[in-house]
Amino acid sequence: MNTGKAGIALGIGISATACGTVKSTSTGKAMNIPYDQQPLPYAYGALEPVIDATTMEIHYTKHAAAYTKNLKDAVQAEGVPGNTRLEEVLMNISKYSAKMRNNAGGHYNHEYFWKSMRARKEFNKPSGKLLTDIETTFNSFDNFKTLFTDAGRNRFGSGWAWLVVDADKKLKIGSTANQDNPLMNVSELKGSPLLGLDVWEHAYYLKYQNRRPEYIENWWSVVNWDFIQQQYQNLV
Ligand code: MN3
Repeated sequence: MNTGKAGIALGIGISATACGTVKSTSTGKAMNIPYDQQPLPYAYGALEPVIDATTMEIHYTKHAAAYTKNLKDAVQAEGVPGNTRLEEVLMNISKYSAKMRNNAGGHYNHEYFWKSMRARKEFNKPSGKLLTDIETTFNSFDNFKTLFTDAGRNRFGSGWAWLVVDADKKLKIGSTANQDNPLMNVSELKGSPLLGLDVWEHAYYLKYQNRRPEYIENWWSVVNWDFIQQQYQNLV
């Protein structure tokens, strides 16, 4: 359940804005993710051999689908007005239940994750302004990969590694626990998600077992840099 205060604020709708609901600001251009699970943009086996078809199918139809269903239940139970963007829910997540936090994050993170990947490409890297800015910020693309990989392998337990655009439009690397998302007001890492990597065991265990670093190393070849670059243009 929710705290009493948050429940009241939500119940009186418009006043919620007046008493401190965070509206779209620096993170307002974050990708608009619908509440419904969208079709996977490729076949379950499209990312083989990096991510096997069985892992992909279970991940999409079981894990991710459950986050979507539980998010919808929470939205209904906690009276979120129908026109509220998911990003706004995330930015105000401290006003909602743990169920909302876990499932709004879980749904958003996975919907974004599916779009962030495509069939394997050798020598896969971004180009243009994104590449230049990554090189300026992190010294080199290889060093960026090392730092991002470390964020993923050092995340204890379940969570996500992120490249975000922060409020100053700077690129930043970090990680979040569980299904937290950098748009959340409770997140230590804050910014608009640009690249996110699922490092929960369910994302890789069938093929890689305990070898999370190998999963991350192979994952670089399926990053959809065209999609990421498009998001970057929207954010800066
Ligand atoms: Mn997952």
